[in-house]
Amino acid sequence: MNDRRKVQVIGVPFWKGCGRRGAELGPKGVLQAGLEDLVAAAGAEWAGSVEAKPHVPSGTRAEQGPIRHLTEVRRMASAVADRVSRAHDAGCFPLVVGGDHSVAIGSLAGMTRRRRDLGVVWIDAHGDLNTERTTPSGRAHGIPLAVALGQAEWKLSALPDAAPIRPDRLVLVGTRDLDPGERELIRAEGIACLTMRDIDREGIEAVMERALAIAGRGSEGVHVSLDMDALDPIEAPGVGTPVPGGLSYREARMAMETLAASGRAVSMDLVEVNPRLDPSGRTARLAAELAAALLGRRLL
Ligand code: 5AB
Ligand code: MN
Ligand code: MN
Ligand code: MN
Repeated sequence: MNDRRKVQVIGVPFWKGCGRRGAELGPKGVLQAGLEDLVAAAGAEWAGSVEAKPHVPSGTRAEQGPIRHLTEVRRMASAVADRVSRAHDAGCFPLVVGGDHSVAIGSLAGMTRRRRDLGVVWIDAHGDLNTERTTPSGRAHGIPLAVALGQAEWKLSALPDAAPIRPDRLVLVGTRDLDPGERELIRAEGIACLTMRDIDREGIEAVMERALAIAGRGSEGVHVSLDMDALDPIEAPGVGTPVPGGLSYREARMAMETLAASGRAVSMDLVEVNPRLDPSGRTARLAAELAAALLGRRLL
């Protein structure tokens, strides 16, 4: 990971982008599952854990509009972006632990401030490419990539110094649930989409090599966004929007190891863990293991 071996964890206890309480317990769940020890065991240095919380003045009313809680999502994204760019400036690898996937708007804003040509590998059952016009749910966790690409009304460039990500440096992995507007955007922008079907046919290692060739070529490093609903809900049940037919833990682990071996990853999101939906704590544990696998170079 470009020798950024010091890991700065940025916990974002935020659920308002998915509308289902419990996602705000993700950072605590993943830390309690042993993230620090797993990261150390993988051979990376722990630079500490901070929280990014939106500053919402009391009396703020829920606003009207296509995206629910938009004011709070924007404030959260701004706080995350600042934490991420500061961690980057300190020579650290920012590991953003959500919270729902709207936190990635903050990560991408914070990273593109410093690396204009960031590649992005988005590992998710979903496309997260809806706009204010196409969203079927009004939930912000379904729009982060449209915001980052400059395709939504809310643009990443509205955050200070942030730059849009390029569609030819973005790759979706593990996709199996797209809305009509998302399909349209994928087609129009020529976005690479490596679906579960591709993984079934080619195997996860070959698919990850393809993903790296797209996101890594000529880029200033790769941001890895891991939505835990990419995994099969049988193995990772603690997510708000489960979709059957996902990655096995082994495949997800192999994906992380392939990214780690490439040395191209510079930042990561670990999102959508909802400990309330998984009293066993398995999902948080698997999430911690997967983050450590991305950060490490040791295979066993
Ligand atoms: B997640 C849906 N496409 O926009 C929408 O979990 C689901 O961050 C979004 O991938 C799922 O509401 C967002 C139907
Ligand atoms: Mn998802
Ligand atoms: Mn997602
Ligand atoms: Mn979800």
